[in-house]
Amino acid sequence: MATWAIGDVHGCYRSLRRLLARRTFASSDRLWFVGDLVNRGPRSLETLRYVADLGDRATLVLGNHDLRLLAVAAGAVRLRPRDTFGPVLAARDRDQLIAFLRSCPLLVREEETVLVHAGLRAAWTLPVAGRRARRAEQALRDPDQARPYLEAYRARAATEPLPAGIDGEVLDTIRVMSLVRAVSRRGDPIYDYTGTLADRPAGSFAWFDFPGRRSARARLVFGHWAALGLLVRADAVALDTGCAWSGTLTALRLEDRRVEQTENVD
Ligand SMILES: [Mn+2]
Repeated sequence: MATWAIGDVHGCYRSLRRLLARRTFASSDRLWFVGDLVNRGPRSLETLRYVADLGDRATLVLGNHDLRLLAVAAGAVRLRPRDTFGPVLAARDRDQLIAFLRSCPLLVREEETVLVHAGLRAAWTLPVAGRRARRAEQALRDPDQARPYLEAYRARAATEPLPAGIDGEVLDTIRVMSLVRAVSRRGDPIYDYTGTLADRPAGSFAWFDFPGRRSARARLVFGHWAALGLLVRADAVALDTGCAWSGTLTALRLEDRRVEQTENVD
């Protein structure tokens, strides 16, 4: 039994099925999804149903677009024209799919491998990141408790004052784990930066390159940064290869770093 980490699917259901149909994938292999299963691409409903039906075979950490779906489903924010997950909200099994998503973690750790959608603050050791994730997951699992976080967590609101009834540490955990790419000289996320590694603001770092990062001895597996593309290092594995933007969908076998990719066929 092997474990494959799979990059951001973004509703590209046909691409996902085409990738997984390859002979390299055994039916007993575990599938670790880096998050952002939904939105942007055309088949969020099929993708979400498929992964939910995989049961124990699949592990999914929540990405910012999965959180956005939870936020819209909770009535915390409104559906925007660019959101393509409308069919999930209208589906007969909507409640089960939303409950499945709500039950997903923000971070998974197995020995020295960590799965997270975007990244970690440099100051967080693995035990600290794990404790923070568990607290944030608890808040997200309870619909009433989750609502203010789902309203407030958006990247664009990161400089606004903290709304009432919100634990700043939980909000910070949700934001960093689902949104970080570049960080400032001081290590603070620059949430609106979506460009390439080379073009990042002067003096900033990729979160995984911040000097003295305390999780650097582990292998961090993540997605979220399509402009970064595929990156395979001992301490950082980036898997978002922009499937929903006519790029490719990437899977990497954790045991031997074998890479499988497919073109977007959605
Ligand atoms: Mn993302």
